[in-house]
Amino acid sequence: MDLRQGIGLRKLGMTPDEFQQDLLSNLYYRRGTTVESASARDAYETLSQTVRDRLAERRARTAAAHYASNPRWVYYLSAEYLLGAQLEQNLLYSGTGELAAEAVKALGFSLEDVEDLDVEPGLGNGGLGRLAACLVDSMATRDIPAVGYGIRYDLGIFRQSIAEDGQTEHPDDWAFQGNPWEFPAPDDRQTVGFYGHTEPLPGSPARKRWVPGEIVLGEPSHMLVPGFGTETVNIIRLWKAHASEASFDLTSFSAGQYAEAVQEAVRAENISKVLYPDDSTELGRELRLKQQYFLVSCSLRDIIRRFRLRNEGWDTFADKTVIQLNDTHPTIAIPELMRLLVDEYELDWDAAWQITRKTFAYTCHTLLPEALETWPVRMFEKLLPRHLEIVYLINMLFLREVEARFPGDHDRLRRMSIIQEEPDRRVRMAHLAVVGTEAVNGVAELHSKLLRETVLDDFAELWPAKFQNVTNGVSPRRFMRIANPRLADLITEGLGDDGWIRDLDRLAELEPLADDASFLERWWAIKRANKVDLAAGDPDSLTDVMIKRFHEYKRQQLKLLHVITQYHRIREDPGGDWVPRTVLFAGKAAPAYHAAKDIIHLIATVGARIAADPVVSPYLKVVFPSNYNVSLAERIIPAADLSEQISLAGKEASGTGNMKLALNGAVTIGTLDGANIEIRARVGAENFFLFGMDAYQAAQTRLDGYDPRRHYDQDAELRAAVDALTSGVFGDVGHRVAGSLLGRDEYLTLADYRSYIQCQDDVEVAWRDQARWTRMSVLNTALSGFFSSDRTVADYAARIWRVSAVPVPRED
Ligand code: 26W
Repeated sequence: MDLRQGIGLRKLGMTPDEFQQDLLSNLYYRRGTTVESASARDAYETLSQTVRDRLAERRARTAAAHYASNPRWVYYLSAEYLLGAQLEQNLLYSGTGELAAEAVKALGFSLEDVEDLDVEPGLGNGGLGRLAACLVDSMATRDIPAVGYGIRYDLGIFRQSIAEDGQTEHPDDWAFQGNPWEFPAPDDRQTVGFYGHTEPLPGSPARKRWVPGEIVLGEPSHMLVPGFGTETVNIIRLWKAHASEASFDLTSFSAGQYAEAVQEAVRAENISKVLYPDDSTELGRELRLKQQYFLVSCSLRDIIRRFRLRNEGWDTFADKTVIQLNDTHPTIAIPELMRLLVDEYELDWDAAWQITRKTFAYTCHTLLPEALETWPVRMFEKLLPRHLEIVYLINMLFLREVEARFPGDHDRLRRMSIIQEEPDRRVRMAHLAVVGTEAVNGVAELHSKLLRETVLDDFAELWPAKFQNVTNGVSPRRFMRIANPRLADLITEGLGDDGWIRDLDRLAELEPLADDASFLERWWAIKRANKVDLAAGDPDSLTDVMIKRFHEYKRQQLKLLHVITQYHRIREDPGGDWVPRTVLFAGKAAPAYHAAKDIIHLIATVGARIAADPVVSPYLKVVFPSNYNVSLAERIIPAADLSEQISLAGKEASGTGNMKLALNGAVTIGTLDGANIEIRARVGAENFFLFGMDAYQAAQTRLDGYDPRRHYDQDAELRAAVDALTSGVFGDVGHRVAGSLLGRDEYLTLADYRSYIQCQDDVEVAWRDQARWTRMSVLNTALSGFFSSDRTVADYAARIWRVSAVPVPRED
């Protein structure tokens, strides 16, 4: 058999018999157990293997098609991936859902029992990591040859428990019982250096030899990323740190010093031990920098290895390769590629720089100054001495370019330099990322505009064409079809087929149905059934959800002030005609972010107080399910009536939960921030509850010398809400939160309070008219098709990556 002629594989059977046969053979031969003694875990492992094999067969055909066409590849470099649970997705994408249900039934289990054992790999913090997962899904769905690179953290984002005293963190040993979805690939391991010194090399003065002081191995494993409704199966490749043999100290061991013997090995393996749980705050820890370089070094060598399978020399490298940097976390890839090309492959500097600049593109995900990464020069130099030299050289040549354009403008040079001098010397990763890439994009229209006008204004002036926008999107598979099967079925019925799952603009065809009374009835009934399933509160109440990381800029505290205001109103008029509401918060706070943890604590305390109040509790309930993650989001989103997107305008880069909620028929109450603006433009102003200042008004308010006390003094209801916090019933935490609101109120919460409360009153008016509300809900779904990550990926492919699809032939 000539394997090069095809993949030489028999296509795995898709009849119930064949599927069951394969499941049994996996049970016997791979799991080593029997039908009689099979546990739920045996069923889970065996089913996962059987499903995985079907995708692996498609993977083999994908690899063959990619190899044959030698295409331009997209490499997505991301320190985080929040993939969500794998089994249900893989059942859907391999078309084996029904076969699986039958087969596990024969073993005595239900598919739900088995799915409960599927653990989600929480290899990310929030929006940035989940976006990476949606984009790789859509790249496969669009048949784009792509590999996602990341780190296989042993411990993912902490598990959160919530009690009346707030959040407690627990380690997330997600792969404790194994992970059936990954393929270890030890043959592709890489060697990564750290520390040490550099030595001059004869020949070109640009070249140096780096002699590292520590060597760590990177071992890859990959997970399959199938496309939906297509044959393509791409991969993400995750690196795990492994100590080299030499780091085990046999001499110490022989002397009985066991801890010392493994000390160096433990240090090496710590690199991929734990995900940093910080979202939007920079922590200048050396281990984090080590993680970043570890990811970059392993991935670049793997990319070059793959390039060389089909290509020679370097002339075509940048034509065959585009590397997308997911925020600045992997930006050391720029000096690392320079180092490989100049020091190891002996290209001259200018040729190497041309290749490097053409290869990379950078996506920025924030505007918060504290989230813009910088590294102390001293730490950078100690860990990566050669890379610092290269960064200096890049910077020198770059500043020469700036000087040529703006002669004598020293202030501009100081502002744009990759090296910050005052108050201390630091490497500015965002500047390095802009200088070393061909394209820079923000993640929503407003965000991209503010990047050009504020943080990166000097760069946008120098290179206007480099700056683009690519508005984020979300996977309609995971967040509609899988999360909300009832709604998906109704949509499929309404549209006549399920093609919308790959072509989300087709949701617009639902628009006429927004005036069809019987369709509206069914839509409402589905929302209600989803609320019953979620079991968070009365399914007939307005389910008001705020689900996202806890951060002061996102303003969960504003939502809390609304809850307290509502509490006061009900207390004052217990017989009033109140709209019953269930307010659902979910989300994690960074463990060291005390102000955010205080807000969680306070929400839990206020919630308990309301629950204990017989007058108010029939109308108002606060729930805080713990451990918000992708799986929990999939349960909450389909049940949401109202989507809270209330960040201070100009702070939320995009948001993606806002899109998931709108697509599931939640109506948004929000500010003109991030992608909210684009959601409102599409679903229509009359189907969106807008309040608050816009980004320019917010900036102006700050410039004018913002005084939160003024709002407190002038607004009796606001005063009552803040005073409740300091009344004593909420303890120290109430005082701290009130103190922060009346002190600096960094995110202008009090300035937007009245507008928010009025807007919530409008929400209630709309809610009382069930037909009107349901119509708004349908139109939110119908008009949000733009927010599919398939569209996002098409945008990247056309305007940034300039790649085309490589279809994988079907096996018949
Ligand atoms: C250095 C510490 C650090 C860690 C994470 C800094 C910055 C980050 C991320 C950029 C934070 C993040 O997840 N940003 C979110 O990215 C989403 C996807 O683009 C956007 O939808 C969110 O608005 C943005 O907050």
